[in-house]
Amino acid sequence: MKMTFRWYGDNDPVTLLNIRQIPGMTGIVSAVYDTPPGEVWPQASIDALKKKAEDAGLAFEVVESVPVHEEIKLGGPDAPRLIENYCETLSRLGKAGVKVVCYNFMPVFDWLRSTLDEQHDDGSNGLSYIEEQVLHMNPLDGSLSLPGWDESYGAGELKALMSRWQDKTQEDLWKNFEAFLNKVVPAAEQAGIRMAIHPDDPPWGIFGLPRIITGAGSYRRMMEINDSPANGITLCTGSLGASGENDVAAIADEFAEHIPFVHLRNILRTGDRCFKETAHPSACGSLDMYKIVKTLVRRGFDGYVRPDHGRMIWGEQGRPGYGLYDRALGAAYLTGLFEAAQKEQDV
Ligand code: DNO
Repeated sequence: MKMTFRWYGDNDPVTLLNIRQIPGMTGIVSAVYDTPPGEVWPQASIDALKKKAEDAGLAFEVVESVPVHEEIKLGGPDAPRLIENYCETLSRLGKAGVKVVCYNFMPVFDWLRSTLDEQHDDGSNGLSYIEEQVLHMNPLDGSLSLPGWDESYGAGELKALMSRWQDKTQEDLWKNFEAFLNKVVPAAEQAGIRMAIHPDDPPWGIFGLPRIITGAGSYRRMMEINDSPANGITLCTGSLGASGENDVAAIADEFAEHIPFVHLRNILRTGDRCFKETAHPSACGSLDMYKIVKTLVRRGFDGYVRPDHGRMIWGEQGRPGYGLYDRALGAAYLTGLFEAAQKEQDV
């Protein structure tokens, strides 16, 4: 297992030195943020990012994310050209030594929460999701803001985009996903990269948009399209675990050969389609983190792991979900779980 930490670049209040000082940390997970989705990432930007990480004593082997342009998800006329661009970016990342590329195939929006700073009894705050509140949210009124998103749209742009999705079904999205995988998986193989799709977060439809990467059934279908190890998944425990229907340890077991990257975080399910993000330890939420880690270790997992969203603690201000302190505590806890699971197995 290689422990990593997400870093949002020079504008991130968390510095590379902060990351380096977390025990057990080996690398960053990052991206080129100043190239618009759909365009090929300049080799110079990729190389500069790698150099910055390495100068700080950290590896740069995981990209999160190379965003998939909406035209690709919509299967629009420009999709083939944009997929070619995507493949070219993969080839350049491969040249720079990147091993894993995380991406998602969620229409229009990335992850969604109803509250970014729900107050907890202990004075910390964190992200939460209440379906009832989401049903009353209007994605077009400009109030949606999720600072972890890699891209955002202007109000007019968003309205036009949403209307193009109106008649699209899950099957349409699968068809376009298949066309994407057919080109991208061979390109990734050539570049020495394993693709790792992030599950839809939350793993159910929002705002009437189709969502297809929601659990074991989605992964089975995806592997039927192409079962190359380069066609992989990001096992995001918090996203999958938001639905009580997903047994995350069982998913880790079934798809072990297709898991190059894991986001390990806990959530507390507070009702049907309602959850709050908690500290990482099992005792704090609904997920048995040790069981998940033990399953990964038993299946010989040697990929990349990162702590995921943390709460805001100790008065920290920053990008919701992506502060330093709680994620660092999470990393230390997870490193301990892996050590225990590995030693238990070696006995
Ligand atoms: C949220 C993240 C996601 C993830 C993308 C991958 O905090 O896990 O935004 O990076 O869905 O493309």
